[in-house]
Amino acid sequence: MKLAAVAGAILGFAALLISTVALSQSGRSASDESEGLTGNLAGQVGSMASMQHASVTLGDIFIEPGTINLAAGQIMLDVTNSGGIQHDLALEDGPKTPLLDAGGTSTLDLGVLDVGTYTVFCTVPGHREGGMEASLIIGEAADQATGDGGRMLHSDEDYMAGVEAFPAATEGLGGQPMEPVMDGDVKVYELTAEEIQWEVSPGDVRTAMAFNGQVPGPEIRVQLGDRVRVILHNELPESTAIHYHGLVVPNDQDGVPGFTQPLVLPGESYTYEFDVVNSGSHMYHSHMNGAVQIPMGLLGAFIVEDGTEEPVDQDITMILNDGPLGYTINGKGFPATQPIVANIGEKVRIRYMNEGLQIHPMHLHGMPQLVVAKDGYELPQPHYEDTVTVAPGERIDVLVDVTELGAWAFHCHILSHAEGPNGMFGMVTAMIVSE
Ligand SMILES: [Cu+2]
Repeated sequence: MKLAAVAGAILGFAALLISTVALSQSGRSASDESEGLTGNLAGQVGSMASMQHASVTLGDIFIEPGTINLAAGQIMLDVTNSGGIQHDLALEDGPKTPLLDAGGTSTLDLGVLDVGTYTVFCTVPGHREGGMEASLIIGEAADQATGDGGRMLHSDEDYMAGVEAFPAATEGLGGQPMEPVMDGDVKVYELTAEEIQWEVSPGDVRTAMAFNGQVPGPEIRVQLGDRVRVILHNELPESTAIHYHGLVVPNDQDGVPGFTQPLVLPGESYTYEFDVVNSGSHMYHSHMNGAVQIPMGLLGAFIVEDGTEEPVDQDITMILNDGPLGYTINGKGFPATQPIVANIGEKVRIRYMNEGLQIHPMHLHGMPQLVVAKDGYELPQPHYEDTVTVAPGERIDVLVDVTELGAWAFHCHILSHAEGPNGMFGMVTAMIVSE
């Protein structure tokens, strides 16, 4: 079902997000920050260039937003390093911030820039090549008559175009169920790691690292007590390895080069084999250059069933990620995310898995989420939440009783992971409920 068919139901959501995000996403004019005498002076000097602010977040290894839009004027970038290592931000052939430690902030004054497109990037060796580059687009000055000064105006047209396109078709689908090849009683999975071009959202094709050409990698689903063999083929230009996150395996199968196994060099293969001794929602992912390889896509769900699961009508894996592919749900950003399409009376299990470097509080409108398991372990006392915060590495299982008709927005509630001046992007999807 196209969301446009139930657009009426989502208009309330749109209005809410517009009003909330406009406050946090915009540039500010000098007059917002100055009062009294200073403000009067600024008003008298009509030709003075207005100050245009934008917030820029540096991470490991990305810059958000990837495109910074500001009106012409004196350009000030409020830079925060949210990553775990040092970064800076420089204008090409221009000034740069000091090297910022984790959590560090700086304001980069770029002076008065003419209308045009510029490039900003991190000067730490290798970081620009790893994706720490963003466009700075300076447009015509905003209409001062609006009283907004230089604030970026939200584009209603772009916003509605995104909503109408949802769910948009893109090349490639991640997390597809993988059937094992049986070798006697052993379930054998072959995973090839390689660089691919991945269409995150319509027309937004980025360099990814993938298992078997998918982001996330194929979904492995086995039964408690199974014996599993995973054969990794490394077709990447760098070494890698696979760690079984949450699974209790013998130490020498844990997938950490130097700790438990040799490096798996480019062109090499490596075989893991173990008995599956604990159930629940788990993951497999790279454990080499992890802050790059996992955000770029070397990950997948590893689900172990034990026969005691609550029966559900739909069992949905929702893998969250952030980094060089942007903010994604199952490897796609809105409007290319997949909606959950359900009927009244159904029970839906959602298995959240966070493979990113940031937390993501996932908010489903309309219906509460019963939190039943954390990291594959059943909670002794399930409880309801409407916003389920999933930290890096965590898996959280929830059950939703589908009781309410309509198109219900479903998004990360760190709103800069979900909406910008050009509408919704990234971690936004919907639960679309019919009779
Ligand atoms: Cu988020």
